[in-house]
Amino acid sequence: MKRTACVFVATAVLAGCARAPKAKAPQPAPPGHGLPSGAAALLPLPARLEPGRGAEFRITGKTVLHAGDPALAGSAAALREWIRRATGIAPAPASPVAGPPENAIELSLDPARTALGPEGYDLVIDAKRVLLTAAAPAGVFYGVQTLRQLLPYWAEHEAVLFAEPRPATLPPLHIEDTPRFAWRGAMLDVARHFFTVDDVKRFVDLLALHKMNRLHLHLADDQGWRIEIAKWPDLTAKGGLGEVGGTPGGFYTKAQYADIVAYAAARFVTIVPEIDMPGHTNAALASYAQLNCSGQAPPPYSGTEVGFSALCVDNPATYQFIDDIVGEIAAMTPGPYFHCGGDEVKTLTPAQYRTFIERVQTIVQAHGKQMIGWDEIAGATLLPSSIVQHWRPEAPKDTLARAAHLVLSPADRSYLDMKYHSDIAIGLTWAGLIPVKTAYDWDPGTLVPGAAPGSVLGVEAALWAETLANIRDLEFLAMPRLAAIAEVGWSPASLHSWEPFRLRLAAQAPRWTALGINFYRAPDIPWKSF
Ligand code: NGO
Repeated sequence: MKRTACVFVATAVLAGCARAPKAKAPQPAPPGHGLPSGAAALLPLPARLEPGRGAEFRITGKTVLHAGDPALAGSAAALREWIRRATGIAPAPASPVAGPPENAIELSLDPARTALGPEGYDLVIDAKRVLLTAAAPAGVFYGVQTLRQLLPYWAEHEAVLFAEPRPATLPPLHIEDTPRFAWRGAMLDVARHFFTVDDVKRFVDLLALHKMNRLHLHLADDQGWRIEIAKWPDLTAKGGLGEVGGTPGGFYTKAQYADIVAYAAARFVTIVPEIDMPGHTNAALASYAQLNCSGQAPPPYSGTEVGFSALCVDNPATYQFIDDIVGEIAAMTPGPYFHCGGDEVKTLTPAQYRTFIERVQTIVQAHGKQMIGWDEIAGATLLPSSIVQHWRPEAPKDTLARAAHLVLSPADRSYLDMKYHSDIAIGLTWAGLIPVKTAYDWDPGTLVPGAAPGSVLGVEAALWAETLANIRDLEFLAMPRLAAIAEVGWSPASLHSWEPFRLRLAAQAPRWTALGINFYRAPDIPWKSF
């Protein structure tokens, strides 16, 4: 395939090109969205996109789909299914050929395309073929998500099947896309309210659709312990029973956790398990009296206060407990991270807190994991591999700037549990109201002045569950702001612009509706109807 040197970055022509308008001025944006017709719903916005000249690619009964490498089988199967739902036609697998046949969709790996990195992809659509190439399987997966957003919205709807095949078209274009940040995450608090395995999988699906790649599970807090630990069975037998409001809680068995991990991995999402400590530990303290300095177990807790609980940090047995927990969770988590929490400890001295975090860090490292913790841990002496997750808007920026690695979850931008608007029944307000524009309009590159180049790994949206009763509430607070954070994490800063984003967001409504997502129809977004 001949690659052209002429690349449009969203609406601007960057390099001289036969197709470029005569003047070097930026290309006038097509009405509304700044993307060629047929590509108006791409979200996150690709880094580089050049509209093609020729005819569209037509998916017909003769279209074949060829995945050149067994590692791409999952992406190919998913794409075949979306095409089948979109058109009533399931493209036949093509046998390997020297060059892809015409009327073919070809997915391939080319490790020599190092500029695409581990997650980038190159997608060329013309009248004859669709060529999707990446250096690694994750890139093909993200390219397939882009193709999915180019298909009609009813590709998402399991219930719609056409009696007769209905060909669909894909617009001619060339996309060369790589993410801005390696860490594009979301946190789900399954401790304050428990979410089932199926709920978590549905959340993973939302991440994958938006090219997000980390799911941080907040697995323990004052109100509940949600992961089976063989050596400490009462953590779940007692500590997993309740949740906020006193309703029944729940927990994941090891087999269920493995199921979540595998489901996420198939969608290139890495699970980041969190056991919050030394504070936010009432569920553990209520399960085992020996974890308390007093030797007395407190009652279970179903309120929403924070800061009152802490492990007995001066008791050596506490560290045996932590070693057992970290060891079992590390063994069932293939990803490289263990999140130790570390937030909002109000009952320890600063010295006790620092010593505790440093000991936990050693334990995490001994179990082969990289420690991540909320931004209070930045005050401790951290290993070069440890990651600080910034959340407090008022956290001292000079301390944060010294962190070797940062994940940014500023509560006043990326906390999905804040209300959109004061009239909305669910959500909190302590970090302010977060309408969609506020969640979108910030730059992770400048949030922490003085941060070393490359120290910002990326962004993470946080969905705390004090006010979430079920998956419908979860979806309502997450969407559309999750999509906003996804674009902040993926798309280049130079293309960041609220107005075109707002219109691309509006174009998601039919797809999200077909997916059955209970999204907030923010009044400032001109949501598209069918
Ligand atoms: C804070 C607190 C959580 C709350 C959340 C609610 C952090 C890191 N600790 O964020 O316990 O659930 O706010 O927005």
